[in-house]
Amino acid sequence: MPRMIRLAAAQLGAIHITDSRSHVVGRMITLLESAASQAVQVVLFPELAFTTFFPRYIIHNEQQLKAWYEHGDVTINADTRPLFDKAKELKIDISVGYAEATEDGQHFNTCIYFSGREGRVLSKYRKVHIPGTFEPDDDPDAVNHLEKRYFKPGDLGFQAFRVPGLEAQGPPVERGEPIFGMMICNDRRWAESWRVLGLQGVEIVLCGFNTPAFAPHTRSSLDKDPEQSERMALFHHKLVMQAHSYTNATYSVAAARSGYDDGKYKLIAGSCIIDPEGVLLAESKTLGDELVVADCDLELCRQGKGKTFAFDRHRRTEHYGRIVAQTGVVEPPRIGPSGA
Ligand code: CDV
Repeated sequence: MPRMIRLAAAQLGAIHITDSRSHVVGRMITLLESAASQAVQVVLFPELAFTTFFPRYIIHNEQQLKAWYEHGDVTINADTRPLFDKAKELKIDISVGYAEATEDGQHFNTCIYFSGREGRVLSKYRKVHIPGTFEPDDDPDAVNHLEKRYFKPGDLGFQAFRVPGLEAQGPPVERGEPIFGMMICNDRRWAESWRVLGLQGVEIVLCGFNTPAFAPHTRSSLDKDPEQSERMALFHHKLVMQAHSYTNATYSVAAARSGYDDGKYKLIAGSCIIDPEGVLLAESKTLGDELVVADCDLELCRQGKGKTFAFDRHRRTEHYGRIVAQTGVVEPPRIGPSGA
């Protein structure tokens, strides 16, 4: 019996340093309205969706830095509230990323799942794998990625959660409500993020991202040519989304911030929806604002979860100790000469 759900990735094109939150929220509402007109049930917006990707800048002034974060409840703040009000009006669920400043002064790269049908946040996730550096590169021409300066590693873990009500638009669900999980950008490159969600039976992974098209100082000094660098960035993005969807038998949705931020810093597009066999169902065609939609039958997750990746039958945890015992590499000793 199919369990159908219509999902969308809402890609957001360039956002400039001078663009107000209200302006960006207006663009997000346009995408949300388009999603509602296509009967989409859940829309994923990107990582740090409300502003330009500010961690590329070194910001010393405390007041200026403070202005990049959302303080208090993002669903009711004056600038961002219209997005959540629109989701409620349209009865559509959204997941959106933002820079969170907590009451006690901590900073996280966060996303929430907001149910428009219920008018409340069902789950919050704080990015665990924080890439980049704390200090800017010595090279004055480097494109910096200073997330380690501006965000602490998330403290909420990878918590899967059920979303009530979504099955209402399909036939009765034998196994219950869909199981979602969230991760943010760099998390998608780590098998551990996916497996922790996979071990909770996740059926839909949501992942907003900001991936520079050309960042030889942060990502790979192999790619000196901007076009080759962008090709490889897209290749690696799809490689990890497809491979980890397959090995955890889950759908996944990835939503990009893309285009030339601030007129010059190119971010890749590649917003996409992948099925549990690792097949790319739909992907963005532009660098701008764009909705990527796919109908997903959650029953398809059963194939992998029950056979090749039936974790309870095939995993051998007695051999996985290093994964949690160690962060860096410990190489094996050299084998001495034979006969020694
Ligand atoms: N926002 C990110 O987490 N970006 C990283 C870059 C720095 C490699 C990514 O994994 O796409």
